[in-house]
Amino acid sequence: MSEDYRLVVVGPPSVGKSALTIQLIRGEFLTEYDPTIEDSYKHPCEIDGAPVMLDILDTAGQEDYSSMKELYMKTGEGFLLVFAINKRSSLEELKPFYDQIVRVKEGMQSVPMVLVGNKSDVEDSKREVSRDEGEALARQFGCQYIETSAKTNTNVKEAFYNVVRATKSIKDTNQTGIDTSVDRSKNHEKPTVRGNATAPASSSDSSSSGCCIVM
Ligand SMILES: Nc1nc2c(ncn2[C@@H]2O[C@H](COP(=O)(O)OP(=O)(O)OP(=O)(O)O)[C@@H](O)[C@H]2O)c(=O)[nH]1
Ligand SMILES: [Mg+2]
Repeated sequence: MSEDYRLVVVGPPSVGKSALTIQLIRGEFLTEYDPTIEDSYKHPCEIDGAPVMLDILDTAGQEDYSSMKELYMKTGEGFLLVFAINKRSSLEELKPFYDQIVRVKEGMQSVPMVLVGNKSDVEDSKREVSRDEGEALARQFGCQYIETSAKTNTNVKEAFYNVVRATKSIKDTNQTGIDTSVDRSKNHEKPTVRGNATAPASSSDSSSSGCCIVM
């Protein structure tokens, strides 16, 4: 029997949340921009040899729909926090999403998440956020950083699968009571625990595991 994971894709408008989701599910690139209200998808797949069912919620970046945020943050198990590497403001706009997830999940032991820098296909001259800056923010968040392109299908699976790995790692820890973390960062106000370190990484993936914050 497959295990279910409720993943939520969050971030500012137009960073590629829907394009990443559709690329994972249908293997197609969405060229048109059609702002999302909220879409959910079921995606059966196999991760590290185990059958899993991904229940993916593609959320609205537009502020008009921000009232839905609280609910999906409560029900979500793992989060992809997406910005676009060619738009610096999207990195700034992502921080309130992180803050709200932490607030909503207060009292829960851990929240698996991955920071995703999308649109990595854009030419270097158009890049506004360096990989180092992405990694620095991920350290602040206590999670993994991964650069993706929904256009060229680079690291798309890895981004989703690493959130699942992080979620699984936390579930296993909660069940066994054994903390399987491989790293505790000194850079965070809150202790952090990283997810399953056995996750395979693609060539441009700077880290091999998802991770989460522990509160
Ligand atoms: N070059 C490039 N363009 C992308 C990529 N991902 C998405 N886009 C384009 O960026 C635009 C916005 O993509 P969406 O996936 O609709 O953005 P979104 O984050 O879902 O936006 P909201 O639903 O409003 O929150 C579209 O025109 C996409 O074709 C990518 O990896 N590379
Ligand atoms: Mg969308």
